[in-house]
Amino acid sequence: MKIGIVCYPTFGGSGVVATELGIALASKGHEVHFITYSQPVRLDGGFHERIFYHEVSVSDYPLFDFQPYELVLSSKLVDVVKHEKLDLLHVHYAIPHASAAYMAKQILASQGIHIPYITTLHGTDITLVGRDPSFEPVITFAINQSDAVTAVSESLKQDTLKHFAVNREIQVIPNFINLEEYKNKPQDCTKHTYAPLGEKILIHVSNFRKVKRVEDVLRVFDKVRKVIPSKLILVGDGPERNNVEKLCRELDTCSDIRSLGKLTNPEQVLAISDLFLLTSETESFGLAALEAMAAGIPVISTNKGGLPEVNIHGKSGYLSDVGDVDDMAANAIKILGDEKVLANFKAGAYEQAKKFDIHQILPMYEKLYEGLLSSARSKTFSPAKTV
Ligand code: GMT
Repeated sequence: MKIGIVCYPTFGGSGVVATELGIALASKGHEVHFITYSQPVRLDGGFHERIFYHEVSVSDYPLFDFQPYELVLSSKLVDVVKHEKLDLLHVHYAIPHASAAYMAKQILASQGIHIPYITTLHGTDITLVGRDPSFEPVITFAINQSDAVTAVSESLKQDTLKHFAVNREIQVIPNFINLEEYKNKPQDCTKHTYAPLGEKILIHVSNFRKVKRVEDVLRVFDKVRKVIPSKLILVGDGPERNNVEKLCRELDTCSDIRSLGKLTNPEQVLAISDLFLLTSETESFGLAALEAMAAGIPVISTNKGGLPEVNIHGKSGYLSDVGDVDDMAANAIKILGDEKVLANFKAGAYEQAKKFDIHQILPMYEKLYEGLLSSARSKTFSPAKTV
């Protein structure tokens, strides 16, 4: 199949999932075309057979205070579908990708080219941004017009049905990880760099947006380190970074915290960590938690959105109410305070991650694509047309 993938090229989970999906599809023999405004970070600039990248360049004409990205993307989709002879488009994150795909589909149809598009809902496109009245009518329309819609968790599916007048089926296809990528453990000396006295290493990975409540990560860590010698590694960057730095000074924890910024391969640092903290207001899925579990790291998280579908309370980690930093710290201490308990949770986290291995999930997408293409073919060759 020739598949066009539209996504955000940044460090957000939707871009990561879209990129990993494209890489996996290409390695199974499909031809994959990424269409976005810069090279997806997880493509890592390397050479991948059967992967193509088409840059959407936005003009900076001085009349525009706001550049019309959606229009430029639609035009690019028309161009790529036509010239690369794509079979289907798969757009990740509804805003503005689903409506751009709809527009491209209509333009192509007017030229006799019929292409289905699949919209994968990821989270904030539904739970935060998409629900806003300034987006809602367009998002509802573009979801309903999609040839197939998927959501990354049951919770996100239910949120979509609750907040949007969706009149079509939504299939849940959970996010995934490639367990193979987590097999190469780094040397012990790497751990020693961050925890020279054998301290436990807690880690948080996110885009430092408000929804992540990164300040709660610091508050939990502050309570844990008073009981168990430990260090905190922060991976990622974003708008809340300054507030986090301010709080670490207030709590006087900065000397025990290392901020590593944005990393394209978090597996290396996850492999030397003992516990992952995810204190979000909500997560439709929590891909960062799954990546930690794939590295055999238990997760202390909140219990909102799709997190209970990923992190199993008492097995791969613990779940707490949003903002309950005392409970999160108590759970962290329970896990870290006893080597046997820690080993059980590490094994439990890895076992749970196996359920989301790419080899389990990729066939679901392939089946969906094949179904759409065969129904498109049967329409083209319908008996009415052949008479
Ligand atoms: O966390 C974000 O706001 C980024 C967003 C994205 O752009 O990818 O993440 C959402 O999609 C991820 C991939 O499906 C999920 O793992 C995250 O849970 C989801 N974020 C939220 O729901 C807050």
